[in-house]
Amino acid sequence: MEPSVFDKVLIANRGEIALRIHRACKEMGIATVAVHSTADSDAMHVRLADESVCIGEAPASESYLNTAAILTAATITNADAIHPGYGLLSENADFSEMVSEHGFVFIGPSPDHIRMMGDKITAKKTMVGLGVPVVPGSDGVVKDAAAARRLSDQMGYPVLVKASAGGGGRGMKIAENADEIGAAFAAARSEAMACFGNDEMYVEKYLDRPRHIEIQVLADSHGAVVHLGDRDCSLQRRHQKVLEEAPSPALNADERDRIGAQVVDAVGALGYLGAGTLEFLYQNGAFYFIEMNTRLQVEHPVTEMITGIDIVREQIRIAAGAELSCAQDDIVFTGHAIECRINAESPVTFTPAPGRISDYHPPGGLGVRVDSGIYAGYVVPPHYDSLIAKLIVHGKTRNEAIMRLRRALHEYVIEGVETTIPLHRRLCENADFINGDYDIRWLENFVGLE
Ligand code: MV4
Repeated sequence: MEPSVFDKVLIANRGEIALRIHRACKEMGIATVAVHSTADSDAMHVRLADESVCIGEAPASESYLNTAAILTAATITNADAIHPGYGLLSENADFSEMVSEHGFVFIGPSPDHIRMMGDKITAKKTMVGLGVPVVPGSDGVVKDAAAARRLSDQMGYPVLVKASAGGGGRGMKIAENADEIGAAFAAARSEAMACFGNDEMYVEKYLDRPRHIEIQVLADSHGAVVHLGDRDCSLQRRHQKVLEEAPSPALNADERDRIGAQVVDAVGALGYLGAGTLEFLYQNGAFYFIEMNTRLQVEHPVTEMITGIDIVREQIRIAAGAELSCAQDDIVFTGHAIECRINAESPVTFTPAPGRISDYHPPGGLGVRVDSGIYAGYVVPPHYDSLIAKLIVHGKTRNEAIMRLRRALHEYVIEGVETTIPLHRRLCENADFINGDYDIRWLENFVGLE
């Protein structure tokens, strides 16, 4: 047996991802500490953890975002490291800095890399410098509407005005022509100021029907970098991903190898550490970098299913200074995986539907994985994200994965709260989906036609 890299890890998250991290820790012989709010005392992540600490009231701002409470919990339980999961504090550079200052290992990249990628203008400039293709646009910050107009007239319309602190589509406006650029710039900037307290803006050529394809990377402290292939995350509504798959049905092996190699070179040159994802728009056979995520992502399981690599285990090993467990040549992509995000919300209006789960029967069988913290009798609290389960299927081919997904979705019973399962059932019967013929705007239209 390998010696454990850490004795004890504190998991600064909740729900399915807290459970996911707990599972990786246990398989590595690491003890776990759960933190939880008063609304999550009965949560699975708390029940399964070796120890748990209540860190505050139900609102995330008083518990899962309460850095002092989390650091106190790590201190009193004598944890060695903190895994932030996704969302919450996972891309907060100040938090990761505090974690280190208090003598714990932050399981993630350096604060400098988190900060660099949090600023989209800096991220883009950095990638340009490393030879990664980006969307044509301004060279850095655009000061005012007049400058946006000059550049856009030159570049040609439509253009997209974006906030450097943006993400999730906030602080972003399209201008179809010169008459719209002034208003688009002003609206995007005031939204950016209100949302992020930062009104630095940039401008890009607007791509009208791209796919969203992202590349997963792992980098260790010994200079090794690998990519784990791509994920297609184009099926989203209002910037919330609904279904993800790996590999993307739009790419051939050649395109995959080429973008993968470019990403590996760039990430190596950055001196980046840990798991990361480069997001690209893909249109007419070309990739355009848009953003880099410096966290574990919700959709990481589809990559795990096609590579057999436990991404959370690798994150923990990397943070402890160990070497990556595999070289690029050892990584074999096998078959196809699809993830459905199952949310406690109306499948038609998407309004959150918290409440008590009266009956629960998850699907099983070959090639079926369910990442979830719910159970019969569990009460979905109203305070957090509505994601309650991820159904992940794997098959030898995309078609096998789709047939397996249909089978699993029909087995899945969640009673007492509305869920997005009916939407997924319709989606995987749809001809465009079956043909892999969709882009980032496709789902919006599909749900609009419901
Ligand atoms: C774009 C774009 C088209 N052209 N940039 C949305 C949020 C942010 N992450 C970047 N986004 C986009 N940037 C250019 N130049 C379209 C989007 C976009 C999008 C991107 C990925 C996944 C879903 C999306 C939904 C709407 C718009």
